[in-house]
Amino acid sequence: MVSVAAPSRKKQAPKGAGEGGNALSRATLTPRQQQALDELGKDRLVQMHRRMFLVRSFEQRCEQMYQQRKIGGFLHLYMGEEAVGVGMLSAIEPDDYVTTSYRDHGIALARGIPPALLMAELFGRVTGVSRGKGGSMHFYSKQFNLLGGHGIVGGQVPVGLGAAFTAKYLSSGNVSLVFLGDGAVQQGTFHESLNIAALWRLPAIFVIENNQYGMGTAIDRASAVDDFTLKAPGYNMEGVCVDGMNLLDCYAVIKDAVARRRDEPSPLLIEAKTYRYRGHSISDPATYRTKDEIQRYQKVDPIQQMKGLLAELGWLGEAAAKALEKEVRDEVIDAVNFSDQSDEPDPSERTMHIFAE
Ligand SMILES: Cc1ncc(C[n+]2csc(CCOP(=O)(O)OP(=O)(O)O)c2C)c(N)n1
Ligand SMILES: [Mg+2]
Repeated sequence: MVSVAAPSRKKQAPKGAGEGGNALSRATLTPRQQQALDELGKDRLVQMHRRMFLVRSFEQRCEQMYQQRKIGGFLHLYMGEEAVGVGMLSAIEPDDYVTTSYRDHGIALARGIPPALLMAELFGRVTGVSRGKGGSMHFYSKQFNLLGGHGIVGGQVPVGLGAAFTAKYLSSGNVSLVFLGDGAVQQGTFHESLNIAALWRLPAIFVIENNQYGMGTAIDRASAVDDFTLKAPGYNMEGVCVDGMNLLDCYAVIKDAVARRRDEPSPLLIEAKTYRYRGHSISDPATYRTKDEIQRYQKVDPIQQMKGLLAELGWLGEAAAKALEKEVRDEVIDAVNFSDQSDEPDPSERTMHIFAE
């Protein structure tokens, strides 16, 4: 008889993953972080920092625009999770595929989609990235290989799997990055997709953005395990956990993984431990968690950590950081003005763009 022991319920988060983690500093960089730093260099790293700040500023402005009723419907904010999207998407190529959930603002911006096209989408304007018909949850761009923006929890996972199949079928060397929440791990689509990805050795990289909650439910009330990498061996797949508050770690984990998979495709499961600062959506005051908990994560805020490291390295001084922040805020204001001046889609478009030709 062979038996497999159940893992203990409480698993330690990796050092630095939010709770009690170390802030980035030159003296304590791990060899992997140092390697990422050397590889990226000053200009790229400042650009990545800028992009994280763009996500934050864009969403702060979204909150304001929602209050002014310029944005309606659902609005799920990504604030706090910026290092995951920006770190990981900085390590892939424009022709690789990206799929995500309704919490898609940060992923779309990290992919390089101009903020004006995204704000216009939120405003329901025809100039938006989905012609004003998708809204916050359904950003989609063929040009940027962003296959949504999906409102059904776990619905994006088989779509990303299909993209990985395409890459393998065409021998294109591309990979498919599939982002999903901790809540989506419990969905059947996740398990079916992991099985097929492993069985057919597809270049799918599944990234669980574990922000600790699915709507108002904490993961320990919804999941039998705390460590989602445990799901990987059940599908004969490699699994790795990464500090999702740390830009360098998020970049490094994808960079290594993708390089190995371009010639020899195989799937990978990544769990990024992260945190969302706001409630599930704009209408959720998030009273199910304490101020203390939020403050613990804010101490390892991804943007503040990177700002501190860049200052320490002499790569972004105080004045340059201020100028960068102003430039980004202005870019977001331009996006609002562009959206304000754009038209709504013509009613005749109602039934268009539903099926691909
Ligand atoms: C199939 C399905 N069931 C339920 C819902 C309602 N719902 C929307 S978001 C959500 C929580 C998902 O949490 P998670 O996957 O952790 O993503 P997060 O919002 O934290 O990014 C639920 C249950 C849905 N949209 N689709
Ligand atoms: Mg979640």
